[in-house]
Amino acid sequence: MGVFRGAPRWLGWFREDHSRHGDGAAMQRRIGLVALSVLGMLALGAPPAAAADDAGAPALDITHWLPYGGVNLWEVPLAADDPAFGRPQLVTSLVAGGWDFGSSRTEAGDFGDVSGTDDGSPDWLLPHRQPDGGLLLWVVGGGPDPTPHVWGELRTGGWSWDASRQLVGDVDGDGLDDVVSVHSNPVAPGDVRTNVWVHHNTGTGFAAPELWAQLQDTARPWLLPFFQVRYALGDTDGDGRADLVSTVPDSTGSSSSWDDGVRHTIHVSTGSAFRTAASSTVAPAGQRWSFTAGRELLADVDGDGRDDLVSVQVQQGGGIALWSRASAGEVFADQPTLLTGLYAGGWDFYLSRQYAADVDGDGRDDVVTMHAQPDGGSLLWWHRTNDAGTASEAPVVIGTLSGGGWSYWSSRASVGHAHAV
Ligand SMILES: [Ca+2]
Ligand SMILES: [Ca+2]
Ligand SMILES: [Ca+2]
Ligand SMILES: [Ca+2]
Repeated sequence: MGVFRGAPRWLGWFREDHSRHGDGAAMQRRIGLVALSVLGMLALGAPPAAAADDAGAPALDITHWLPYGGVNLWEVPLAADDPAFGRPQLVTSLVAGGWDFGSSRTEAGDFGDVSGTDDGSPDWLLPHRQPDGGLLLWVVGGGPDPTPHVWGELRTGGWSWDASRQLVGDVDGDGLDDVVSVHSNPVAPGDVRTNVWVHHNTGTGFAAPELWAQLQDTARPWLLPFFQVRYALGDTDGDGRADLVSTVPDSTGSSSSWDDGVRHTIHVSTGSAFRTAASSTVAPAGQRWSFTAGRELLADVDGDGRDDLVSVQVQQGGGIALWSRASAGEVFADQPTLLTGLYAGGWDFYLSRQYAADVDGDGRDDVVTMHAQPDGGSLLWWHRTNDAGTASEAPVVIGTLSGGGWSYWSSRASVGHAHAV
């Protein structure tokens, strides 16, 4: 089965779609579904041991560039039992006031009752560059009122849009997602330090940032955050607090001085700091692991409540492979498990993005791929994790984002989760 399939048939950025927020019946249905989904999780008896912030019905939150300025926010329900499963719903258009695709980033999250009319659907964090080089943290609540609110002002005190990235997760375990800012701090040529700040969610905004970690690779202090170090948040030890995972190139076992293997390190949330774990996980270059020709996401593939490491790996003969390394709490397993090899049919690392979502609600995270199509749009593919939590089943198409202005290259996405309210 190939990734390129089907004629363009989907709605685009210019369509006014009121099926989600302008229609009372639709809203009712939506709320009912959230409750049903929660019941379904309980009935299956597979909720994680601790309250993980990625429980609930998943949705792919897409930010799409608008040709005349601004962005559209779309939500694609990823819960298989949702009647709108795989079909994009327009949440809001952000046009007036200087919204700009290239000057903003997007993460989905659960920030609480942002608007006062929260229906439990996922919220949005939109860090946006300011003319002075700083940034604002905008939040858009789920539900009928998508008015953006400023929850954090990072315009003074050395904050830089270019030198920082924002991640979303519940790092203090209070049930509300917080924001983590990773900030690059080059103090001298070859001496790049990284400050990790937490913006606690108070329920009505983000508190003044707290410094939770100062990170630097002692052997290679020149490594540049974001370009030579990747960061992700996930609950690797299952205590309900999101942990930070950093990934760097690593030359262990390589004959080349220019390393391109991979090393993953967990920085465990203590509730007030990120503590770097004693050992890391090395994926050796000699076994064809590559920092540049690979990427990773955190997903609880085996359903034990601890987020595992899923790696997407370029295949030399074409295609991609998905691998999993089970989390042992503060370190990932050295030995990876091959989830699936997608060697034929046009699968391409550079034309795709992968997301973690428990599509069927069985307690084991699945992988969803957004894959570019020749028409510029994309298909959404579901790689279901099997019942043993050891492999991905053959991928199936669950959504089509083509025609009508949809562009793979002018969009970005993040997975959020509905919560009962
Ligand atoms: Ca929190
Ligand atoms: Ca944790
Ligand atoms: Ca796990
Ligand atoms: Ca699943």
